Amino acid sequence: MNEESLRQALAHLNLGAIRYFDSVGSTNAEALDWAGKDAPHLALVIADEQTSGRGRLNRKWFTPRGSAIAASLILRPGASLRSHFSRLAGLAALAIASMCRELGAEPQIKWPNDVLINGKKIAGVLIETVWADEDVEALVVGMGVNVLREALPPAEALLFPAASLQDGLGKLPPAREAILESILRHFLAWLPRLGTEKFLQTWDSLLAFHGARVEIRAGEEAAAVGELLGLGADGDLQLRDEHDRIISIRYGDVSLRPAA
Ligand code: BT5
Repeated sequence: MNEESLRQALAHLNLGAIRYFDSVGSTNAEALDWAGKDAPHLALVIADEQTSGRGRLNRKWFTPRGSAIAASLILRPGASLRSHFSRLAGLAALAIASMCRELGAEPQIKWPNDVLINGKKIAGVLIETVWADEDVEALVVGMGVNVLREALPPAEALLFPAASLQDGLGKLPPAREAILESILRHFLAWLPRLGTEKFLQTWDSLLAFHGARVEIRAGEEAAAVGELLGLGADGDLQLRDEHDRIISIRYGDVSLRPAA
């Protein structure tokens, strides 16, 4: 991947602008900074390597050179997006999952923000916000995808089993430019349909652990345990607890795992 080939592959998508780095701390940090200045809607920051890539809750995200996608898309939300902020991580996960399907894999989405193939995490999403007083000025949609095996962090750095697209496909994936093009194409196709029932249904149909007993954690704390029923009206996750009560988990810094 280099800047020229990337620009060529993405040219037809009409993004707002593109900033490419061979190496950067975090594409989300760059994008937040740019979004606080003059970045247009659909501006993209992308890097071959991140030296301090981040996950949620100050966790680290590993992006070694030459093996992964680290990209951050800046959105300047209009009225329709404003009513559906809580669906945005789902949109990014769905776009990544759609790319995987296009390549012949069978991805699942581990609510709220991970993409799995064969039960292992191949991608994560981090949404961050630029505030102007109490108003959302811009959103940064950060997406990290493990393309080749070399992208994987050491097992001891993992909270959940990880894999790469190469593992999931059982062969070398296409060039990263083509993979990113596919993700962004799906993202942009769904973006105007974020408020539709069809979007929720498609996202729901890809959810991992449907019908299984799962545990929701907020940080280190177990927040809820129950059978995973699916998505609620605004992308919240619905569980049925042991007393047959429906629990609704709102999108946020929570994580999900199969319950013992
Ligand atoms: C995420 O956080 O999954 C969000 C990851 C978002 C990364 C993108 S890359 C472009 C943009 N720029 C950034 O700086 N970030 C975004 P979370 O659910 O908190 O998961 C973080 C956990 O995943 C870590 O604590 C590790 O256990 C694990 N992890 C780290 N690197 C990984 C990798 N490459 N593949 C799979 N798991 C990883």
